Amino acid sequence: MKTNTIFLTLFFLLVLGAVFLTDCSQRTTQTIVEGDAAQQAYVPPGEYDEFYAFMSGGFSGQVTAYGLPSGRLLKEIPVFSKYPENGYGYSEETKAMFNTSYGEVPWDDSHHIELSQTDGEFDGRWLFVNGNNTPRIARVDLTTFETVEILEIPDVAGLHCAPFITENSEYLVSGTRFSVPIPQEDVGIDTYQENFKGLINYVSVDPEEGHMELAFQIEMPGYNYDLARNGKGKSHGWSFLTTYNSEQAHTLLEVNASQKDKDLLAIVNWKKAEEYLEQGKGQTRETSFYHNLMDESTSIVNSTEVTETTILNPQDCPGMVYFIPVPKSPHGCDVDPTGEFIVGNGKLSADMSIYSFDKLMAAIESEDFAGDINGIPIINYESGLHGILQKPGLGPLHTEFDGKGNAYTTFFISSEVVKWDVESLEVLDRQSTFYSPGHLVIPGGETRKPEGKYLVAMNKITKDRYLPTGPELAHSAQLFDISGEKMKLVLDFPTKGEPHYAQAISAGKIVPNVKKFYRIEDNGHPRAAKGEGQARVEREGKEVHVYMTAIRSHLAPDNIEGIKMDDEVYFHITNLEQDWDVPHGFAVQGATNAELLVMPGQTRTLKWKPFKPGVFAFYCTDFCSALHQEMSGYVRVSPANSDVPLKWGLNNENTTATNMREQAEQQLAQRVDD
Ligand SMILES: [Cu+2]
Repeated sequence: MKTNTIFLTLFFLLVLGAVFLTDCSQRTTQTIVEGDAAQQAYVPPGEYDEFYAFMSGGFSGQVTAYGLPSGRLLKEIPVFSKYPENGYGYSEETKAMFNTSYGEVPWDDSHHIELSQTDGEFDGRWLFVNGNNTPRIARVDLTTFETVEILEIPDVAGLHCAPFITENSEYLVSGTRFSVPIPQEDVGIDTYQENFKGLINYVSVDPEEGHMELAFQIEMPGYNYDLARNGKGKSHGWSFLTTYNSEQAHTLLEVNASQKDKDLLAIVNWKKAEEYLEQGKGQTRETSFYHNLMDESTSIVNSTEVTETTILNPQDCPGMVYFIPVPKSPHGCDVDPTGEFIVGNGKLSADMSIYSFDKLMAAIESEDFAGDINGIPIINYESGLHGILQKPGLGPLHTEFDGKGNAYTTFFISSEVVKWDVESLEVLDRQSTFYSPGHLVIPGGETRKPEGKYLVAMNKITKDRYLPTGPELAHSAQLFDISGEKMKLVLDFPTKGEPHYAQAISAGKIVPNVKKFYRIEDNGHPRAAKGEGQARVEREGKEVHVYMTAIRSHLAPDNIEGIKMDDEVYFHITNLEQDWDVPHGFAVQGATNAELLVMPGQTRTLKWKPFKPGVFAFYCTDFCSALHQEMSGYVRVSPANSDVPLKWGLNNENTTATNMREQAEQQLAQRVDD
């Protein structure tokens, strides 16, 4: 109880310190922003931004794309949450993206963005992001900005520590935030120490297609695995993961997991793990998890259940995993561009420990160990240390690098970003943030080639930055110019959800590869209508399939009769446009799922259940042309026992034939003449 009181007092003092710093130093925008700041963030109308910043949405489950330095919101990319704006997760093609071993999970908490890398640099091909609550990793294709794959990670809880990428995108590394019984079983929570275990997971990425696969998992002591980074350059082949709760507490963690002065940094030699796998040291365990992958030719998501995983145990695999002490309750763990320095931050420590890869290797070589935990050697703390950054601020969280030998760390409690020299461990500059920053991002800041021009702090608390919007305020990102010796605040902009982490990349690495439309001849969707001549309605028992086309400014067919109560109607809409930025929408009265947004050349399907006899309207929801309002039609629903025949048409021609395209062309020609 006495220790508890001491720790609660410590927390109180830390919070008091934060309040003191915030209130008494009278930091305002006026005192910080200099005269030409606005110009630096200004991107004139019609001009492009220099960088894309991809921000995770935290509890929104999504990813947003922003332009830097303007802070313009470019697109919300739906990933782990269904999105009625474009039918993601509602259309028949994309529903399977939400399959998990827990059933359909239409929401998640997305945390860390990782862009694919080649030779330690962003290559602009894919974006990976984790789902925290239902452990999953998603892949977004950066030619289309669409989520094309989601892989579940089995037997872990709270996949916060994910999906950290290696320098040639060989693996996405993750760790369980919460240890749990493996396999799951009904045991007392107070048996934590004997029954709960951790897992570190390696997901391989296919170098051509980007497809993910769970390669292996490493069984670890039951701690909380929080964040990770992989080595680069000379430390390529190694992963570094912070762990907290080495006390193995299971209740009131804020006190009970803050007992020890130091926790542990896990250090994994994954090349060694590969060798052990080849030697057959992996054990197969039965499990269940889902792999959902969009087929590029059909644009349909296929979902597969995987029932096996391979586990490596450090006891059977000497030299694969090590620990080294890390300051109290660590959060961030970051590797500098050279691969030599590893920053381990203890969020409850006044100092930061910087490790040297060379010294870690020397300590391993000479077995300079202070004992072991479950057969995992603990490297002597001093032996692996490059040095200690003394009292840089309160509550150090995350560090990024500018490629010029400088590191930038966010301090949650003292609300600031601190710039320091990685080699000499000297504090060079500090700037206030508004307020309580979590992650920060520098374009390429975790790669071998950072572009140290801007830094964005992602703040957890917004307070008085924007016009009030009721009890909830938009979260805040703050852009600093870091091209000079001193950091300079140049812009505030609101963000969506909780902008948990972001990565930023030169626009030039993405723009040339952006897809403008899907080629209609490549559309392999089995229900596509690749021209109006193929538009038709077919009955398959109780299912009615409408093969509908959309082109400015009509849907074909636009009159459908012969649908009966008890039928299930599938509207398969193919957008015939072959032009950039001409999606068509589709909504039908009484639809209880969502509308569709169909990209040029793509096919998307809306399932519709007739709800009463009558005539109901459908229309295009995306303002596509001057005659967009006219882009509509009717579907007639008759009683289940009626004998109204199935028929469909366009321009008052009831059709079962192929003259629709002709009619449409005549119509169009007439319009042009008028
Ligand atoms: Cu339209």
